[in-house]
Amino acid sequence: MEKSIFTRIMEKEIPARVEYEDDQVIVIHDISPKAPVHLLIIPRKPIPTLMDVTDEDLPLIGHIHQVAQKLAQKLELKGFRLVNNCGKEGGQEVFHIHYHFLAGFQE
Ligand code: IU
Repeated sequence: MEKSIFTRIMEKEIPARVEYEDDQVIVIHDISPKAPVHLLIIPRKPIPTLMDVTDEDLPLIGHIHQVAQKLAQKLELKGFRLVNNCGKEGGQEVFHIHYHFLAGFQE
C-alpha cells in the first residue's frame, strides 16, 4: 500500500508543525485550520478509517483521548472538539485515521 501523506510527515519526508509526539501518535497543526486551534492527532499505525478499527486497536483509541486531555492541559484550554471524519461520505480526505482537535471558539 502506498504511504499516506501522514506517514510521510511522520517519517519527516514532508515538513509539518509538530505539537506533540510519542511512540503511538504524532500531533501536528492542520495546514488549513478551521478554528483558532486546529490540531490533528494521528496514530503511527496507518489504519485507513474508523470502520477499520479492531479490538486490538482499542487501547490506541483510548490513548488518543488521553493525548487530547494532555493537549488541553498543555495549551490551557477550557474546552475542545474531537472530530473524526469517517469515509468519503463523512468528509474524510486522508485515508489514514486521524482526529481533529479543535479549540479556541468564542464563548
Ligand atoms: P479529513 O478528516 O481527512 O478531511 O482531514 C484531513 C485534514 O488534513 C484536513 O483538515 C487538511 O487540511 C489536513 N492536511 C494537513 O494538515 N496537511 C496536509 O499535508 C494535508 C492535509 I494533504
